[in-house]
Amino acid sequence: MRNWNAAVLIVVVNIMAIGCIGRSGSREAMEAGNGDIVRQAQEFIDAYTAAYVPLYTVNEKAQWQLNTMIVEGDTANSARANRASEALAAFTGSSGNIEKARYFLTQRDLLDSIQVRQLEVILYKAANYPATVSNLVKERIAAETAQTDGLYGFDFRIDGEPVSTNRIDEILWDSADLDERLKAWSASKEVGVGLKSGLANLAGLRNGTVQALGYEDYFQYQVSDYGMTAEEMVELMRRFNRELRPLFRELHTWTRYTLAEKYNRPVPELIPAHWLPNRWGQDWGQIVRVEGFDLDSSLADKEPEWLVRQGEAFYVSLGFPKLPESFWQLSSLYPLPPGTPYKKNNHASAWSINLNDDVRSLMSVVSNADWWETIHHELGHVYYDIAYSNETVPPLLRDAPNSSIHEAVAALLKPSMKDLRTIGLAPEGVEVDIEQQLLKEAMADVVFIPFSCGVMTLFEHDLHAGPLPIDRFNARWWELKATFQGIAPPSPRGEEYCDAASKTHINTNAAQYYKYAIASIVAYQLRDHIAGRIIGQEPREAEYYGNREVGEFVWSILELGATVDWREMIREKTGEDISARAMIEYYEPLLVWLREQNEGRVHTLPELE
Ligand code: X8Z
Ligand code: ZN
Repeated sequence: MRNWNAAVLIVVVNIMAIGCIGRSGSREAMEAGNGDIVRQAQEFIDAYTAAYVPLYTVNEKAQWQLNTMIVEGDTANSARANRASEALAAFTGSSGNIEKARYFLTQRDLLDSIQVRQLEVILYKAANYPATVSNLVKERIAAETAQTDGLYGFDFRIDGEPVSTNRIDEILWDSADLDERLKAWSASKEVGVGLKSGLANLAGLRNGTVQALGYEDYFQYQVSDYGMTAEEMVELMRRFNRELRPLFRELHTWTRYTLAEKYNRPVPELIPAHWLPNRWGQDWGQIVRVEGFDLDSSLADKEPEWLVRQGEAFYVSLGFPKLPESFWQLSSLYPLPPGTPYKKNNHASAWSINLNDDVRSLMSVVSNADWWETIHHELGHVYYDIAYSNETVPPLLRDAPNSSIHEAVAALLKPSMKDLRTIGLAPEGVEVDIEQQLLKEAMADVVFIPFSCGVMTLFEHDLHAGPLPIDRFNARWWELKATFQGIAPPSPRGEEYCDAASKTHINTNAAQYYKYAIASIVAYQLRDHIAGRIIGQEPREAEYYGNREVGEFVWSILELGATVDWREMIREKTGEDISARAMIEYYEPLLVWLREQNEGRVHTLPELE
């Protein structure tokens, strides 16, 4: 309440917010004779915004510090992050804000849609950390900070020697020695052991805080941002899994036989996790080497900064602006030099620090194809942040319509095979085997579906909406891995482990991994539209580099921020509802090829109910 009153004073000088009062939507509502309620709602929104933006910014800066400088034994960063989160939560979750947002939403028919959206955002944020359960909120914030510290401060070791996650990944991509692979994979899972009890505690706290405002559990709370029930989301994920299962089955079979030959072992029914080139088996792309083209070796002699600059150049070639100088100064883009007395978060992310011009990325770029992909992903997020930070989008709507659309934009564009020739990263005149190229792409994107739609979504569903007892965490994780991905642990993994907790998102981005599945599906729809309707090429052979029309189309999505409904936006921009059609069609030639390759082989991927 105190915060809200203070905010009313600040609003008078808040130019950004005043700019929003004059929106045509509000004018329409005023002209329709709804002047008083429209004005009052706007005053509340402006006051809220004026208080919210600085609190949000202080918290982002504290979280940035927490994630980029993890000093063993130091509590100052954690304490600062906790204080900032508590201050933000005390404001967003305050009863005054909840009551007012609820009150104005009872009058929603009299307000304009931009006001309604902002009020919904206010109420949604309130439910995450409601002040009515302030002790629970405080406990949850401390537990979240501790989990971040535990995850990113962890000392990964192989044979007792410290090892970076970049190095673990390299072993899993390249090594043909199963003992070495097993050591690397096992090392990557050790982090889960110490995170297990914190994760169980956090799931309870997350549920407790959102239950205070009437949500059943944290999973339902997260899904509600999509205008869906938890059951509808689980059903959507089941549908995507079912639709892509025939293709994934062929990929699974092809992989079992190919890896068995590579490692000179009998063909397994389920693929041992340490055989795969990814810590979670979510991306198998590195198994496929495309003859005549190897992006890893084209990038190997470049400086990491060259890769990031080239990422920027790709987006600039589409007509996007250059990244602000502050991006280069304030981001944390590369691994810490050896001997640095602190650690940093090793998972890539993009940050909108002040909902305006302070945009940053946290990465640990080394010169390889995996980071090349991630750079384009993170810069997609960063450009989204830049595009919606314009005067027609009020600060509370400077976001995507929901998190899956942010991820869809991040996943949308990177230089295609033809573009790589244009920028000199693929040799001119060498014919690349299109089947191999398609196979490599499917091993990343199609293989990702059972992981995201199945394993991650259902584990997080059970963890929050379960109940999933702590002594079943690992058993459930591996049940899901077997059923959906057809993967088995190298040897039985007891409940002393918590392999799910080795995945960043389960700890720090909880109960929303389905966003990546939806993002991937939507990205195929958008690329299908771009290829067919804008550049007039086959989606599999599209050239994006330098195409301003493509840039304009994408920017027209980005600049809207969260002022639109996500489903309507997809329909309007692609001409169809959310659908796996484009992804399935893209891989049709590959399915034919795989069926030929797999003739006479036994399929062992479990059936889905
Ligand atoms: O976490 C990420 C991005 C940041 S939003 C690097 N991704 C998911 C993951 O790594 O599990 C991108 C695709 C899936
Ligand atoms: Zn992302």
